[in-house]
Amino acid sequence: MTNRSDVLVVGAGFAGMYALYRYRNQGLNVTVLEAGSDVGGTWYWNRYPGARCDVPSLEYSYGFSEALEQEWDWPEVFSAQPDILRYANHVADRFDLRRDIRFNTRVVALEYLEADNLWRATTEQDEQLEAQFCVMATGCLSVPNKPKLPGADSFQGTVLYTGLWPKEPVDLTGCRVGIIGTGSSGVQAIPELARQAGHLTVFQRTPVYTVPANRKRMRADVQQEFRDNYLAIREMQQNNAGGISNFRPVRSVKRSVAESSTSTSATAIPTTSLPASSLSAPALAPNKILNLTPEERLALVQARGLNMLLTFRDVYTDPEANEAANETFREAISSMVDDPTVGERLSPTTYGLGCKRQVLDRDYYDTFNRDNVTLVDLIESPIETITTKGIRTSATHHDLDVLIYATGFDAMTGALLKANIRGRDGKRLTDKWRDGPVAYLGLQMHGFPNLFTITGPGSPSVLSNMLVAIEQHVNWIGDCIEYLGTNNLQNIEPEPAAEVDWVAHVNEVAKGTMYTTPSCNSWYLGSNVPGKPRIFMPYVGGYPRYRERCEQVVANGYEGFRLG
Ligand code: N01
Repeated sequence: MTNRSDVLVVGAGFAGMYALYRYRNQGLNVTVLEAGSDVGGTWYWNRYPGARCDVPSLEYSYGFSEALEQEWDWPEVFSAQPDILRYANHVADRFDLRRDIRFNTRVVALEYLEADNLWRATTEQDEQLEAQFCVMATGCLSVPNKPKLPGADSFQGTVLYTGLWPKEPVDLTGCRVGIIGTGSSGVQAIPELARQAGHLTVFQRTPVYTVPANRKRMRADVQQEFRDNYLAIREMQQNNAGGISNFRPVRSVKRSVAESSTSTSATAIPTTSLPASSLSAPALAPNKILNLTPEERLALVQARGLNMLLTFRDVYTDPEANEAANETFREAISSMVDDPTVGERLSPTTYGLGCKRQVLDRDYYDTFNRDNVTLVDLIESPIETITTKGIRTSATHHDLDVLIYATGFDAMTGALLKANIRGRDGKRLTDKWRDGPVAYLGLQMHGFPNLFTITGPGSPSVLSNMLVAIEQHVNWIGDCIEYLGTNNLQNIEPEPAAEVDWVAHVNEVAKGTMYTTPSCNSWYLGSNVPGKPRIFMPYVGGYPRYRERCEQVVANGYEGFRLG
């Protein structure tokens, strides 16, 4: 039997949950299909020890409900995964979302039935569901990248992925644990794993630039001040490149100025109570690195922490300044790691700051001073094979009980391509995107009428506060569906020229940034997955510019779209 709704939403993470709430409230019949057994998306799957958000929670939270803003307590400034998942569950309960979500339901195919103007989803259980509109809320980082290493299937110990961490607690006490990968996930997990495991071996291919994360508990007065000012804060988010307000609570600024006036450090600079996240604007930084001597640079960084974004304003715009910052960073690492060889191996040399997303850590470099931690440099001694008992590199065999892959994601396009989507005339999305994603505003693709992507490629998405980007897309799509209904229109899809022009614009604004320097390889470019086209996927032109463009498109009668 086929089930029929007005809107099918695929995914019950933050995007799918808000889509359900929003579309249900505009009178539509909505069904959400979710592969997991509960809500939360990325925060449901990434339960690895140390998982934490790099955007302050008072900003990384829904803005659609004032009551929700006023009632929810965040225990820390940057929340840990369990607290964010608790929030997602609270939202699901509070707005009675679960009754329209089918859990443990993975979509294996999506097909456009042109004669009926319907999308049909087929699930793993071979059930079929249909709707006029289909909204892909499948996330940007939801398909783990599983490297094809020789012998991988032969390992007889426990295999874990940071992006698919089990729900049940994993006891690593006394275990010989190996972890492959030192991106954001690996860097967050490594210090925690080192505390739990008997011995931890870190298999590193590319060293990372990582800066200490904020560890503060949430202060009640700061949270209250946010609550008192949320209306203005949400407005500020709408006008910030990264979708972050950078709101500075008056009470806490007063306190930090008082604290800094008693500081003995010559370079002490007043800090905000909510330090900038990895998405904050470089314009906040007071200094130009090239105006300082190498000694002054290092002293400043050692006093202020490694966050070059907050310390120097020229690092991400001037290649010479960037190299000076990279050098300063390497010197700072060598001063934190006891063994000079390990310090050298941990120091990035093949790419610059700003190429990848800024990584935030807790005790990362210090972890390599522990007796129970070994760093293996895979450039010096590559993996030859996984064996039944561990990993053989060109140098030696490492015996392991547990092998953890922190090897990232098939980002931005992975989940969409995996859904086996076929549009008009049976055209496959995998064929359309063979040379990289082509979409208009990261919202829709020509040939796939009434199919929408939330935070799709070509939108600010991962370069902005995801919650802000999600709400903007969900609202835009909701308004669009309403417009179609009011005007007795049945479908919408982009004109081919509009999506080609938009992709050209996305590439144009990314040109010349640190993200796209030839030495840079990152998941933003797809270059972390063998065979994936090297294309810069998110929109780097800033959230407000993008939002205004979306608004303008609507004001001009859905310019660039074909409405039928
Ligand atoms: O993934 P990554 P991630 N052999 O792709 C290595 C978000 N996030 O999951 O660089 C050996 O960054 C790979 O090495 P290399 C955040 O947006 C946020 O860590 O390709 N190694 C790299 O070291 C982040 O940017 C938070 O040489 C292999 C690592 O695996 C994004 O998710 C926390 C390999 C992958 O790093 C992705 O982060 C966690 C192989 N065959 C994640 N294949 C926060 O909010 C890959 N690697 C803080």
